[in-house]
Parts: sequence; C-alpha cells; structure tokens
Amino acid sequence: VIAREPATLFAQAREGSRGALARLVTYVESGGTRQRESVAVAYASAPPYVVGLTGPPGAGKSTLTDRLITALLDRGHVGSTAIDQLGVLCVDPSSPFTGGAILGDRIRMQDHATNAAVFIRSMATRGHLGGLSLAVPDALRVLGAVGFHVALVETVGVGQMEVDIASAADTTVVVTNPGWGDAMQANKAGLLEVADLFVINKADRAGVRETRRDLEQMLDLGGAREWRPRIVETVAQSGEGTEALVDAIEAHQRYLATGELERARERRARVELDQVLALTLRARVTTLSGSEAYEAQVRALLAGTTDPYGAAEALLSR
Ligand SMILES: Nc1nc2c(ncn2[C@@H]2O[C@H](COP(=O)(O)OP(=O)(O)O)[C@@H](O)[C@H]2O)c(=O)[nH]1
Ligand SMILES: [Mg+2]
Repeated sequence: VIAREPATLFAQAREGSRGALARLVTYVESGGTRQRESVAVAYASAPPYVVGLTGPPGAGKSTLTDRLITALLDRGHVGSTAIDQLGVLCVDPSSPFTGGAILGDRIRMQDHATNAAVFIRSMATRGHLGGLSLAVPDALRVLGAVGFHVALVETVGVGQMEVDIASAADTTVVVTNPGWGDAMQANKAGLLEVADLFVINKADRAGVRETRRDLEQMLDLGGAREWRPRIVETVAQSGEGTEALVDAIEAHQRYLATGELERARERRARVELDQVLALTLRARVTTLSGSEAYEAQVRALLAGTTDPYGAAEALLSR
C-alpha cells in the first residue's frame, strides 16, 4: 500500500516503490502542507547530477533522451558518479512520454517505462504557486533524496520558463538541427546562455556543416570563457553519435568537478530563493487584496487618511 505521509513515502520510495516516488512528485507539483513536508525532506539530501536537454519541438529531444537512457545505463557511470538507476522528467506536451508521438516512439519508451532501473515522469501541471520552474527542481531533489544519482530533464526550449528549467540542470544540452536558425531565432540568446553542449541532431540531413559553422561563430562572439560548449552531431533515430554525446557530457562533468559545480549550484540556490520569495509575496498580495483589512485601507485612501505606501506597509506588517 502506498502511504500518504511524505516521511513514509520517502522510506517506501527508497525501498524501490515507484508508486511512492510518483506520489511524492505529485505532492511537490500540487502545493500545500504535503508539498512543504516533502520538499523539507528532499532538500536534506544531496541533489542528483542533472543533465537537461532543451530545444525546439521536433528537434529529436525525446528520441535522443531515449538513446541516452540506454547509453548511460550501459556505461554504468558518468564520470565518477555511478548510475544504477535513472530518473527522467519530461516537461514537454509534445513528448512521446506524454503520449503525443508516433507509435514507434511510444513502444520504445514503454521498454524503458517497464525497466525497473528507469523512472520516467512527465510534468505538465503548473506546479505550486503557479511555478513549474519550481516544481521541476523540487522533483529533482526528491529524486536525489530517494537515491537517484543522475537525472535527465527534457524541456521544450521555446520560452523563458523553459530556459529557467533548463538552467536547473548541471549540464544543459541544447538540441538543434541542420538549419536550426529559423526554429530558434526567437530565443537564440537565451539558449546560447544556458548551453553547455550543443547537439546537431538529424545529422543525416543536409546542412550540418553550415549549422556547425553558425554555432562556432556565435560561440566566438560570446567571447572567451572557461568552458567552451562542445558541438556534437547525432542521428538519434539510428543512435549514431550517442557515445560521443555521453563523452561530451562526461567532459563537462569533469570541468564542473574543478569547483564550478559548487559555484553553479550557489548561483542557482540564489535564483531559486528569489523565485520562491517573489511567488510567495505575490500569493500573499492576492490573499491580502481579498481581505477586509485591504478594503479598510482602500476606504482610508479614498478618505485621504493614508497614502498607498502607508496602506501597503500597514497590510504587510499584519
Ligand atoms: N531524420 C531524422 N529524424 C529524427 C532524428 N531524431 C529524431 N527524428 C524524428 O524527429 C521527430 C521528432 O522527434 P522527437 O524525439 O519526438 O522530438 P522532440 O519534440 O524534440 O522530443 C520524430 O519523428 C523522430 O523520429 C534524426 O536524427 N534524424
Ligand atoms: Mg519530446
């Protein structure tokens, strides 16, 4: 029987119950006291090493994720981190994981879905406080707390929220295709900023060399930095290039191990705290503006016995 108490669920999930783990992820998505209890437990453990894949719809992220799952489990480690099981979160309404794809993909994913070493979960709900960009890092921490050392996150890289989620990864892989410029134009700068690695997937198509040249040029314009994103060519459909991608991921992880991982995680902790603060305050504003005290301050404003700053201070100090 799957428990309802977060503490018991963590114990069950650590014993291998996927049902318990799924319920914990639902809790962190849903908000309320169970979310708070779950997150409190989750953040007491080390986070997993997270590889994020992002890019436009149809770029081949799911097909590539599928390849990565197999390759990582086969390798059994990424750098010095052992991989005995793999957590996969998909934030992508068009993903095969959520049933939106062709039959072949779905059958392939089902192979993994029944593999005890793989936990696949799609996240599409808005999350507590209205922030999916909070629910995803929380779910990753839940994975870490139940013993997953490595996790993959697939997100459609189209908007700021997706870029936020992608930046919750330790290694972010931006998946492009030959002729990528058009599909990515809108968010090129954002994707360039989060990319630790570039993949030119569908390298079986024409235009690979031009796309590589474009990417190299953009990286040159970005100036010198300690880590220059590698560019890997893949044909996810056939699996070609998967090993090179895993090698590139390991190379980035080695770079992170020089101290950059701690710095990146500190930056992210600040971003996450800012996000939670902002969302919490906004939720508080919504509650306040429906209250009796708020109405009293409106009347006082109209009567000229207070000003908006005084009124806001009075409400917030309650
Ligand atoms: N030609 C070709 N097609 C691919 C390749 N990788 C994926 N596809 C196809 O591209 C389509 C979109 O793939 P999918 O993984 O669902 O993309 P996502 O939306 O980024 O997750 C599917 O029909 C795949 O079979 C590839 O390397 N070459
Ligand atoms: Mg997909």
